[in-house]
Amino acid sequence: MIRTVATKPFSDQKPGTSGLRKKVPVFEQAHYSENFIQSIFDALDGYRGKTLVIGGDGRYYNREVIQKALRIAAANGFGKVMVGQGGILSTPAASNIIRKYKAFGGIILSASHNPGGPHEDFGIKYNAENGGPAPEKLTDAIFAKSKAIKEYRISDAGEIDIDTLGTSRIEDMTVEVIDPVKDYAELMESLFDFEALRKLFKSGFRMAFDSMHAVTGPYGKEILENRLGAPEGTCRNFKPLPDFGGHHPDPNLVHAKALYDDVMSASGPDFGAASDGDGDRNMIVGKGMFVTPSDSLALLAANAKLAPAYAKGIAGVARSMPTSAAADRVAEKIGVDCYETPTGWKFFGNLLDAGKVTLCGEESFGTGSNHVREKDGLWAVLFWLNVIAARGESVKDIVTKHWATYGRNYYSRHDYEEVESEKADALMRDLRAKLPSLPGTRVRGLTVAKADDFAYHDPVDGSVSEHQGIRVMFEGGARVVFRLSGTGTSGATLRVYMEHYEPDAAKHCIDTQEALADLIAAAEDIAGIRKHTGRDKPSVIT
Ligand code: VG1
Ligand code: CO
Repeated sequence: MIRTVATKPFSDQKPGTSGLRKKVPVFEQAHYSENFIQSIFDALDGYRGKTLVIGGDGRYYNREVIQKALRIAAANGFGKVMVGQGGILSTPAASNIIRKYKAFGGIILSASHNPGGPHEDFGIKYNAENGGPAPEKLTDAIFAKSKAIKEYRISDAGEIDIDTLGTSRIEDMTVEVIDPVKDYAELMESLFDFEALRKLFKSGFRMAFDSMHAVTGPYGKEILENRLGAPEGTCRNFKPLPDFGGHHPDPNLVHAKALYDDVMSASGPDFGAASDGDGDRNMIVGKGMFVTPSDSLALLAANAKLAPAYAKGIAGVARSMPTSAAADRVAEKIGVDCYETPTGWKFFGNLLDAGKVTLCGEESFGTGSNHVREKDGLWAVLFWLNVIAARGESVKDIVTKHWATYGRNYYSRHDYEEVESEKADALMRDLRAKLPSLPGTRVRGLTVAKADDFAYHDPVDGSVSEHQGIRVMFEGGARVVFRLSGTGTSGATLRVYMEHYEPDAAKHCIDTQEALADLIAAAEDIAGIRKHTGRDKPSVIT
């Protein structure tokens, strides 16, 4: 039976960079999750009888919210829900299912790289029929509905079995439990040269793939070990756990340090890769060479033709504004357009749908292409393997040669986490007020050429997104970017991004933090980070 439940709005259901993310106890409040899911449906039109995809990264509270979402979807008139077995779907796999089966949209449950557990993070995100995160217009509409909601509709059906493949019913809606891995593995097989990858592993090439006890475990096992013949043991931490083993499922030099150290050791594997909570991020490490995500995008663009899916060339490249301009140089050389978008994958959707770009990337360990409408961790790893197999060279050689051809964009991000919100807001406010007076001033031997608050004009639908980060550009091409994170769940996180271009190959072996020392000091001088936040160093450096 369908019940209509009276409820009151919560004022804090504004989706951030990637959906609504809060601590688990916030989602556990009576009606909280139900309100948000009903608000999503209230902001949509024309879904009656259509298909919805539901899946998540397996974190704590995933199963509970899936049960609620199924019952609310049935009560709102969806014809069918496709749900990943055990409630599991990686973010890129969910995007693929939406596209492949022409679903109306999907609900992805994840807080990505944030920790999981009873007192950690949870998240709910809506993806549209193109398989991509809801654009700002839709997230604004969802937020507006959440502030006015008076009731939600829910079926009183009992617990639904989401662990057995096959179909069942709730009210008039079909529930189909699907294999979360199969369609995704087939998609990867259609993009890359699996035969060459099998040969690579057969030849003794050693790799470690760290799933960080998050969602890519089963995907990595099936693709790398079962289909590509990589030896057992290639996949590490492959069992998804609701609390990710107590760690941050964030593939970077801080949280995936053990993998990094292993690849760098003499007896360690030739190649290392890791993915995040929901499987859309990737970290790439070769022996003696960590590949920054910004460089990775540029390198994949430069080598795209080596992968069967991109053999005819790419239409264009897009990167988020804080991502380094390494990809811009490749785009220029191969004669394709390069777009600069605000942070967050939702801004790439229009460019991909319009066929303006093929590859996209963010400095935050995110890379993807037009094969889905999300960034895709394992896809990036397979792309790298394809490039390595085709070139027959090590990661280190491939990267060094790339820098010699295009120059090197030294790049780093400094995060100041859990700063008091008022303090972080004051820092940004002061910085904004200072913008007009910055050009022409000298800081640490650098002259400010331009300073602005980044606004994006979407070339496809004409929409404008303002206040997407403060950019300070120096003469000679170096820059510093300041913005506040839109994915955190406690206090504010200040992100400071530094970039400096070095064309001279003789200067490419300098340590990154050393190469950026003047810019790091300039960022402090300009923004007064210490004075505002009371912090004398960042909490995470990537
Ligand atoms: C961060 C990253 C951004 C990424 C977003 C979602 O956002 O900087 O590049 O798209 O996380 O990634 P923010 O607003 O905290 O800087 V994920 O893997 O959480 O879906
Ligand atoms: Co993620």
